[in-house]
Amino acid sequence: MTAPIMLQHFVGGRWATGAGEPLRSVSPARPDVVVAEGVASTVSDVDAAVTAAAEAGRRWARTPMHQRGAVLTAAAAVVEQHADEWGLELAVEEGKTRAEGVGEVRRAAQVLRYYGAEADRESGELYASPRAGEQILVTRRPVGVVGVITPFNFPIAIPAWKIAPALVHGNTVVWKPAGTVPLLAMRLAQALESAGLPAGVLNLVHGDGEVGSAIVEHPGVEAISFTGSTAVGRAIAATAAARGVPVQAEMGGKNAAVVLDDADFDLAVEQVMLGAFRSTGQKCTATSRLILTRGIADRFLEAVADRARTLVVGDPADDRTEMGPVISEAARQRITAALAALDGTVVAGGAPYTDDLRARGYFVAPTVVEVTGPAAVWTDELFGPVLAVRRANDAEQALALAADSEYGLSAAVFTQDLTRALDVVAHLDVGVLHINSETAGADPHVPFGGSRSSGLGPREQGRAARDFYTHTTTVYLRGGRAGA
Ligand code: UN1
Repeated sequence: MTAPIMLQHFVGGRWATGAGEPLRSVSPARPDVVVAEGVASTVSDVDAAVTAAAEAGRRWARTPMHQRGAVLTAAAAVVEQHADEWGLELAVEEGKTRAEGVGEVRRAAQVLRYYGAEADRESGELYASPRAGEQILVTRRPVGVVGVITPFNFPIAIPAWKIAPALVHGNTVVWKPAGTVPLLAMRLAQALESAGLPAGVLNLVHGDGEVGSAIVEHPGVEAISFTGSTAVGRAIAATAAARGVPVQAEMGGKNAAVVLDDADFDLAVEQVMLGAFRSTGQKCTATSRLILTRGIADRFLEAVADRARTLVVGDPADDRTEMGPVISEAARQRITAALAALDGTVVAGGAPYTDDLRARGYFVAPTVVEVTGPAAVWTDELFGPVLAVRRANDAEQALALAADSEYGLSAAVFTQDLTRALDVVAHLDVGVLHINSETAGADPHVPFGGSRSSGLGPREQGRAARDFYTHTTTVYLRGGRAGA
């Protein structure tokens, strides 16, 4: 990529420049490289987008679901075709490695394909009636205009998994991606446009909090799907509740991996490393806490620290790189400040880089910290490559430590003991649980989301997405002749 891409929003089927504040995305590995540049949308652009979405919704809701799905399937093919090119752009704009970027673009295609086939699945329910000659049907209608607000860390996969179910269920969308990743947002909108999505069905606006608030507060927006921080998610939920519209908010995590004495050592090391440092730890599902039982702790901590020290950190476009930068200077400063105030023992990383590329880019070293008691690094989501470790005397104590968090998104437990694993399944309050695999990852056909400070409203993906993006009508259906 050489010259910056011109940033445009997409409203009512037309690409145009906004009239708001200047907006540009830079490469976090090389902040002097401008990726996309232009002008943010304004509150009146949001208004135009909502109007366009409401108008387009009248026809879109009446379009057969199979036809709506066919557009998503066609868009999946476009996304797939561009996987290498857009994957590299993603790596440059967001900072995850090129392999992860390409993987994410393919995942967006997979999500679009999954919802492309939604019309082939059952779309309502049929119940018996206690009355003669009657059946009870539960049918589904679109909610209407949906506001979608997405984070930087999965610039195309998360938008796909919010937008695809919204569209296939007959809704129209006004979407604001994070201001740091507008290029990949444009790519997804272009794919849907070239797949034949009618004008106004998807509207893309750019900007930061003000544009997001304009969507959330707009009286024409009838549901909101958000992924981001717990603080912003709760503020959005409060506004939406006051307006009486449903919210789906996927928020923070402080996810634990528990490695018990009987775990497969190599498998657990590999998975903990992936969970903690892939995407530079910038996933709500990342492993940010590690709990080790006594018999395995010394050896395991040493192995993880060794791997962290030797991880190849650098330019995400370079195929040898295993971990790229964090998203912004503000993120780097926030994480570095937390590390400076640290109340634990640093066993790997922790110090700023001094070489040219990594001092100028937004790099943070993969860091492993051991703590023995209450500590901010144990409780607060840092959203970066920092793993806080605690030791436990036995499995019981280890699992109690795993539960010791205000968050409830994901967890991983490494053990060979099926009885123990089943006990965890029954009692650990998390939305996503991995037995013998890393804490991150999500498939499009199964529910995704967390409890307590991690999530509000219905889960995402699969059948759960249908519940959020539709209203039901319970139909008492009887023949029209007396006694029939
Ligand atoms: C994953 O674990 O692959 O923002 C997906 C996030 C989550 C998605 C995680 N909503 O990181």
